[in-house]
Amino acid sequence: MEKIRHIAIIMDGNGRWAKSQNKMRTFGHLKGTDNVRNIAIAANDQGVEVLTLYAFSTENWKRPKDEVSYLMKLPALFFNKFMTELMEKNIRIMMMGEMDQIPKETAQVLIKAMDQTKNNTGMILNFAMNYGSRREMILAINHVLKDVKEGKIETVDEERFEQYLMTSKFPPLDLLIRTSGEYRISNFLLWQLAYAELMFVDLPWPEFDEQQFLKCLENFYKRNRRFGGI
Ligand code: V0D
Repeated sequence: MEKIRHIAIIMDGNGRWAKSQNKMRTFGHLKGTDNVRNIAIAANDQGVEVLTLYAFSTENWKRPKDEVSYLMKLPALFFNKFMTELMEKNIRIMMMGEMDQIPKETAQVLIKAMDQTKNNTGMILNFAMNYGSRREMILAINHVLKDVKEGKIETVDEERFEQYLMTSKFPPLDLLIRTSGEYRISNFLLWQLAYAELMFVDLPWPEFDEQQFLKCLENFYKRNRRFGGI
């Protein structure tokens, strides 16, 4: 039985969850931030190597200005609330996406989080920030063209191409979970999903708890046993 190494999650449904209890969308984002802590700890306890979370997409800039600026405060909030615990759990924080477009104060928090945890050897908690998968591939292609022009390479195969993606340092993606009953990929990890298991859960992200997460892992191992052979 192959161990699950890399899980990605689209944390959907925070705004809808809040609205359903007559609260502001931002209240849902706040609850969602607490849940990032819960699921990260659960994944770390299960021996997951990388947990990649879709925190902010290249499309999220189209949301109302107030909501975007609230979202940009969440990393600092997360940092202040949970950093001590993440250090104790030996969890390392990393980012993927185009950081140069993130507001300066937020970017500083992200850099601080990565820097403080850079020697941690446990699970990598990888936040996709201003990330879009098509954009990632276009950047990769342009990087390939540059290396061709400079005579560093002549051709690319799949393995070589992967080295130009933002996930190049991580194990292959095993499982994608999307919460809140939407059955789309929404420009997340298009290349990396080629052989991943897909799970769509009907609960909004703030209600997706450790127990639900463990059910997904159980489901993953059940599916894989069917093909595992030997
Ligand atoms: C909102 C639900 C944690 C989905 C989760 C700026 C959307 C809560 C972080 C975070 C967000 C990021 C980096 C870091 C520490 C924490 C976060 C954003 C949104 C986008 F180093 N939650 N979270 N970042 N949400």
